[in-house]
Amino acid sequence: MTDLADADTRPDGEQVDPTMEWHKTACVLCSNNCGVEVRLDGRTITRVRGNKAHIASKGYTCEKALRIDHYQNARSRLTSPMKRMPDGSYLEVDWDTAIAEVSAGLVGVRERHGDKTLYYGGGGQGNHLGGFYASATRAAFGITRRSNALAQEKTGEAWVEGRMFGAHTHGEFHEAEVAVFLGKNPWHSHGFDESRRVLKAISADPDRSLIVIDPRRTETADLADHWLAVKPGTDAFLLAALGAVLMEEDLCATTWLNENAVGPAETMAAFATVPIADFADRCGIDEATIRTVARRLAAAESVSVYEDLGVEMAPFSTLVSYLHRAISMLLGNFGKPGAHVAHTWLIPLFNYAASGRESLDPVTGTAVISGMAACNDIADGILSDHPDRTRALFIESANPVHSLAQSEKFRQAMRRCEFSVVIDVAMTETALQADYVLPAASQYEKAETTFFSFSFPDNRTWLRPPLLTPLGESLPEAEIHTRLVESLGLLDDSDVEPLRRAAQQGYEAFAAAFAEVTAANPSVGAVSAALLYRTLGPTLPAGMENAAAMWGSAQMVAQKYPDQVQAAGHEGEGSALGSALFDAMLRNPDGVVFTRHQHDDAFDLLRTPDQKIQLAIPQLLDELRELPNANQQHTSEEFPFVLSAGERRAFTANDIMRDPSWRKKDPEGALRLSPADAESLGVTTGARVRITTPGGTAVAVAEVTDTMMDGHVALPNGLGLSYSPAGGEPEVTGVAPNELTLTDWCDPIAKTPWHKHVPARLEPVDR
Ligand SMILES: Nc1nc2c(c(=O)[nH]1)N[C@H]1C(S)=C(S)[C@@H](COP(=O)(O)OP(=O)(O)OC[C@H]3O[C@@H](n4cnc5c(=O)[nH]c(N)nc54)[C@H](O)[C@@H]3O)O[C@H]1N2
Ligand SMILES: Nc1nc2c(c(=O)[nH]1)N[C@H]1C(S)=C(S)[C@@H](COP(=O)(O)OP(=O)(O)OC[C@H]3O[C@@H](n4cnc5c(=O)[nH]c(N)nc54)[C@H](O)[C@@H]3O)O[C@H]1N2
Ligand code: SF4
Ligand SMILES: [Mo]
Repeated sequence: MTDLADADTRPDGEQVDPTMEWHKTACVLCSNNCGVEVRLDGRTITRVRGNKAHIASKGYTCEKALRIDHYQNARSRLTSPMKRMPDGSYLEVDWDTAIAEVSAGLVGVRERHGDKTLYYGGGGQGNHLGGFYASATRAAFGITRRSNALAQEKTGEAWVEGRMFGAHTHGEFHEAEVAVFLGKNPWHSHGFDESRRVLKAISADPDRSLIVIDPRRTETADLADHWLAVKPGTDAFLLAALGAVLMEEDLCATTWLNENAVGPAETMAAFATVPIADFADRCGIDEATIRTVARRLAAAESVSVYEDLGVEMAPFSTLVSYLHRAISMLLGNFGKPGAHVAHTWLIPLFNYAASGRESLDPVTGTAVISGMAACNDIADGILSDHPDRTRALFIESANPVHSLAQSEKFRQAMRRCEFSVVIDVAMTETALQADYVLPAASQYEKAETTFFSFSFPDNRTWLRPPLLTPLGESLPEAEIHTRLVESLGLLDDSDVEPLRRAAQQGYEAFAAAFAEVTAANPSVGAVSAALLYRTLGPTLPAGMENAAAMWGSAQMVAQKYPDQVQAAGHEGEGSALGSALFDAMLRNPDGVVFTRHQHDDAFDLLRTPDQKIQLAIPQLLDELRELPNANQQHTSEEFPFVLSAGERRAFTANDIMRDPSWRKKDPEGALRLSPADAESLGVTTGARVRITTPGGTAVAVAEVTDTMMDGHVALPNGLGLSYSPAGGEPEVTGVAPNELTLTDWCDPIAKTPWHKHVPARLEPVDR
């Protein structure tokens, strides 16, 4: 029970036991970042519960939030900067040495080769402030190449959305009459607030429908009104057939389209050529079901579709991203409650400005979508002999050796680089290849937030205060980046001092001084995140210093959407409005609404000519017309199975949780396969199975389940991380999926990997 010897005394004299106090924070294990309250005993998170006052999650959590102490207190935590020695071991160095040598390393590459450093990462599921401060480092060191995990999942989608909307769109699943999950299992992967509550509500409502398109009978499929068990990799045929039924049965929202879209006739003509019966056959869904679903979609007041990895990491990925959007738009599902909408951003995660005019990667010629180099190109580029190849890597809050295709290639690429640095909380597979490893304070040891704010009409954000001080020598990224910027002499006292003094006088004086300094000195303006941290930071409540850059983001939001920020309840004009928004964020760990829109203004957020939906994408309409001749068969006698390499499950959380004991189920991350396949292989649950793909081979433990389609097998994501429970030799638990994948197995436009469709062979392993 509680130890009252630890008791604190409050100003009112009341005795409080600190271990019984609840502290507000958020779960960092998926993009939902559900608000939670935790109890602490020393540095241990002892209890976790949903925060009912939270603006978005309203008390909701899944089973994973209860386990966040395994992230905070993992034995793999880094406590000191480290430098790689020639024999591959790591030597602890002090911060001054680390900053000086990292700075010199980056400058050296720039002097020898020009702008050839690639910045990768910048944030995971719960932390985006690091990437914000990295913008200062990138500007200071002249690093323009960049990428992150979005460029192995969402760039095909971004390519399509940029062309259709000039903006990112999101469905309103809380209100949608019909919700469609396409290669998405929100029961486990979430992706919108209170996912399980919402799924159950739709499922229970006779007037609403849940449509799930997935070869596996997932937990979401179990709740569905219509579960379409599509054959793996054939979603394009299913969607093309659905669109063709809309044409044949004249179900499109023609009047709405003529007013709001460009290119409906061309798009409709392409769908009309689709051979419905043939495509039904190819995707394994009978024609009658396709017609029923098409009619249900057409009859709905509102439809929202969520595509995710099941189609983004499978054949025809970019085409699929287009086809389902075209169908939703043909039925008028934009800008009304329950349908698709564009939204504001605190800081945009995508850049659609160049959409349609993408630059090409200088080494591989791949489109650089949304400013991000394709992940599948990074290692190949570095390992090539192209004179423009990337020579150095700056990696932050990402584990690409483990999370990108073909791990071995990324490992080699890191060793080939002339310089590499990793900022992480843990000694990851990637850190183990880097020249320098810099320890970050954990997401519970600094202020944090994310820019996953996609909601409409109200868009919300929550800035979390830290629970604990940084472990050992670790530092918040804000401090690391600012020191790197300072190492170049870019922020001197003459820039900093006037702003510090102004910050003491309040936001108004600070805003005026900040505008003056950054206008007078553009090179200081370019590193403004670091400048804010050094000047406004010290005036913020203890532990919140690294939230300072959010003042800049609040200013930008207030400048761009003044009416909507005011409508959200923030007062003032100009910079005062931005400061009021920032102050509201600082004071509300339960979250704030930062913009409030009306559905009537939804089209205002489009960045297309005349703010109309660009329905026709000629290149993809060509691909649609060619689909009857396309090959859909990727298995062979040698590799007869389709492996879905990286499924989301109850206890998977990307590479965030290294300690395997956090898993309450599925400890080794089983290979799931159907009863018929298990029988023909002669294996039962618990048996060892060797899985071999064109990329590699591994042994997994089998789980026989009737949720899998024959010929389709699945391995979880986030397994195969090394960890030493007792601090000794590290042990690897489960299969690292990217030991089985290849960088060239990917979408032709976006180069997103086809991890959900890896040809594979299985063999029982005798023990
Ligand atoms: N528990 C947990 N939640 C997470 C994460 C995590 O690691 N663990 N990661 C987060 C991240 S980064 C992301 S991107 C999301 C991803 O979230 P999801 O995309 O929902 O996750 P997956 O399980 O990878 O894939 C979804 C589904 O695709 C199906 N699928 C496989 N092949 C095909 C196909 O050919 N066609 C169709 N239609 N479906 C197919 C699979 O059966 C699976 O059910 O999850 C987020 N949430
Ligand atoms: N085969 C296969 N591969 C996949 C997938 C798949 O389905 N199949 N899914 C892909 C997807 S969708 C994604 S999004 C990627 C995700 O893979 P990554 O982009 O590598 O991201 P995470 O796994 O979230 O790793 C985050 C890293 O951040 C570190 N970290 C945690 N907190 C902090 C912090 O506060 N500061 C810093 N600096 N570091 C911190 C963690 O230790 C971890 O090393 O994986 C991809 N890889
Ligand atoms: S893992 Fe679960 S509790 Fe954590 S943010 Fe995601 S949905 Fe919320
Ligand atoms: Mo992801």
